[in-house]
Order: sequence, then C-alpha cells, then structure tokens
Amino acid sequence: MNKRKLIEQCEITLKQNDVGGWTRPAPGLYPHQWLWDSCFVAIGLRHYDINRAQLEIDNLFRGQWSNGMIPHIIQGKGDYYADQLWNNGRSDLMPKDLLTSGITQPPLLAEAMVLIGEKLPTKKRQGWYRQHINQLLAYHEWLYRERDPHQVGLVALLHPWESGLDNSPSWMKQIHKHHKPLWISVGAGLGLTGLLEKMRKDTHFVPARERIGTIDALLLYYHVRKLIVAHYDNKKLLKSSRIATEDVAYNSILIRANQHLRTIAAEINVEIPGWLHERMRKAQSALDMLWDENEHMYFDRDFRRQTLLHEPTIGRYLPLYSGAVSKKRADQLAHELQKELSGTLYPIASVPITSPYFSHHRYWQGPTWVNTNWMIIDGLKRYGHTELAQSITTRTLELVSIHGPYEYFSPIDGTPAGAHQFSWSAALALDLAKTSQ
Ligand code: 2M8
Repeated sequence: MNKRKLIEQCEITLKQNDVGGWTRPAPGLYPHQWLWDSCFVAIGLRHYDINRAQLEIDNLFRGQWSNGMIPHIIQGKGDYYADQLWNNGRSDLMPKDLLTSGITQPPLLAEAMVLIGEKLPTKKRQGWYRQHINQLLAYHEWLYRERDPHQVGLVALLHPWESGLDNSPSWMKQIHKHHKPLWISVGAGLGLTGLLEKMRKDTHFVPARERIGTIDALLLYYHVRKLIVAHYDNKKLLKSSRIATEDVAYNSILIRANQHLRTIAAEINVEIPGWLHERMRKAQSALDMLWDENEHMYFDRDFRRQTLLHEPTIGRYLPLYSGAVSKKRADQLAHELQKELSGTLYPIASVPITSPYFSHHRYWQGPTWVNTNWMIIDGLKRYGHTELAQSITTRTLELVSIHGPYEYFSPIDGTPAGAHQFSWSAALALDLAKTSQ
C-alpha cells in the first residue's frame, strides 16, 4: 500500500467536501454539517491544517441550542432528503440565525478538541479551550440533566438518528415491536412500499439496497414527528417514548468524552460543577448495567422496561473505546473480536455475519465503517492489544487505499458501498495512516 498516495487522496476528498469552514459528509447525499462527522473530519484535518481543524469545531458549536444541546445537523445550502422534517420542527431553543435538527448525535467534541489541542502550542491551546469550555460543559450537562432522569450515569436516546447507527438491528427491532403505527403496517401490507420507494430522494444517490429499507425509513420519520409534536420536551418524551434506548455505543463515547472534558477543564483550571462531576463518576461503572453475564456481551437497553435488547451490534465492542471497563473485560472483548474477525475478510462488521439482519452492503446492518474501526482501534491500543489494533488498522487502510474513501465496505469481500468521497472515511484513514507504523 502506498501511504503517501492514500493520504493525498484523503486530502483531496476533504478539500472537495469543504463548504467554507465546515465539511459536508459527502457530495449530493449529505450536504449539511453533521455533529460526529465534523468531529472525525477535524481529527483528520489536524495533521495538515490545524486552523481549519479548529474552525470545523468552532462551527459545530455555533449550532448549540440555548438549553445546551448540540444538534446532529446544522443546515447548509444543498437539498437533503429529510430537510422538510426539520423545517417543520423549528424550536425557540435553536440559534436565531440557523436551522438545525432537534436531536443530537454521538458526543465526540471533547475527543476532537483534545486531539487538536495536542498539536497546538500551549498558549493557543489553552485560549481555544477557554473559548469553548462553557459550551462543552453545557452540552455534557444537558445530556445528563435531560437524558439521565434516573441519575444512574447512562443517557437515553430518543431516536435512532441520535445513535449515528441509524438502522442498527436493536433499534429497528425495538421500533417494529413496540411502536409501528397501524397505517405503516397496513401500507406495507397493501404493497405500497414500491410507490414509496419511488418517492425517496436518498436513493437517487445510493442504490436502495445499500440504504435503510423504505418501511424503516418511514418509521424514523414518524418518530421525528413525535419529537416535534412534543416540542422536544425531553422529560415528557422519556416518560412516553416506547423506543427510548440506553445505547451502548453512545454511552461508551460519552464516557470517553467525559474523560477528555476533565482533561480540558483541569488544564485551564475550570471546575466541573459538583453534580456533573458526580454523574460522570457514576458513568464510569454504568456500562456494567448493559453487560449480559450469560451471553458475555454488551447490549443496548430499553429505557422504559430496563431490559437488555439482545441484538448484537458493533456497539458491543465500543466499551473498549470508553476506557471504563476492567482489563479483564477488555481482554474478553478483544478475544471475542479476534474470533469474529476470522470469519470475515475485512474488519469489523457492523452486525455479526451470523445475525439474521446481516446484509453486507446495507448501511448499519452489516458493512464495515471506518469510524467504528477507528474507535475500536483506539480502545484496543489503550488496553495494550497493539497487535490486534495494528491488524485492523492495516486492513482498514487497505480498503480505503484500494477503493477510495467510500461510506462503508463489505466485510465479506471489501467491495465499497454507500456514498463515494465520504469525509470521515477520508479523515480517519488519514489519521490512521499518520499515527500507525
Ligand atoms: C447517516 O445518518 C443520516 C441521518 O442523520 C442519514 O441517514 O441521512 C448516519 O450514517 C450518521 O451516522 C451520519 O452522521 C450521517 C452523515 O454521514 O449519515
């Protein structure tokens, strides 16, 4: 593999997707600024344009709502298939001059800030941290204040889009089982799916078989409507929602972000409010509630029923990234992962190939994604599993180097799928190339 060529190719993709201070995830399909996409992008940019990396993050903060939430999308200029939803879902909490979505996404801001910070001279880093510390604190406060009503250290999500793993089996199974309105079931029964498929805009860019299914997409729209009708009242929604989920991937990412928040605050002598500090402390051991002792696996948990959702997803390895599990548990996960990898050509399937949901090109139901690989690699390294981390790194870089930065790839044969010129695949491949041997 020619690393120099790979890095060049990744930089070209990031440049093409630069919309002026922030980066769209991909041309055509995703024209706006997404929360976790921009964090990954900034992690790549820091290697060759540190100011631009900072700007990517500055621009994410401009979307912050007055209650502290950082939205998952800040609207840019192009047309996006779900624009109408958010156009109808405006809120007084939104910044006045922007249109944003009304939900959040995995909180990688603190991670991106620390990684960018490592490359800045001390004075500049501290100044930048000071510029954003109140916003960052407000975001973590919002998450624990509004989404952890039982005060246990696990936050609940109200919509699969918040997890970033949109059609992940545990979410879709939950929605089909507990909250599928009759009109959707009847419509599907009458064979209206074909008609609806023709109305979809996302499939103009990517073949339908590589995207979320039409009924599933309809269900996601329906659940956004429910949030809008409730004026994003989290307290009320958590009481009434039948799909609220304590997502293991999201909570693992938040726990890691808490550690980075502590680092940032300590460096500039800012005190973390007592209650938040206490909740972050609780969060460190909260993943235990998502562990199934019989199956030896982490699962998402149904917030209302407090039962584990027994569908294995890529989320089961993210506790490695959290850094909050014991060395023994981390070794168990690494062992499990190693075993699983012997069954695929490329790491790491977003759903195990043995799952009835597995489909090698369908979005979050099978393909390999560079961002989840990146987080798992990072976790493995911190737990001392350097060889496994290195082999996942090499195979991931191979995928991007052979096919280019596609949105996702088949773990079976490596064939690319989804959007081409996908920003986080480029940014994180670049980061892996720069930080590995
Ligand atoms: C995908 O999600 C959006 C909705 O947010 C979509 O399907 O239109 C997910 O892969 C998500 O994780 C990602 O942030 C977004 C943009 O890349 O696309």
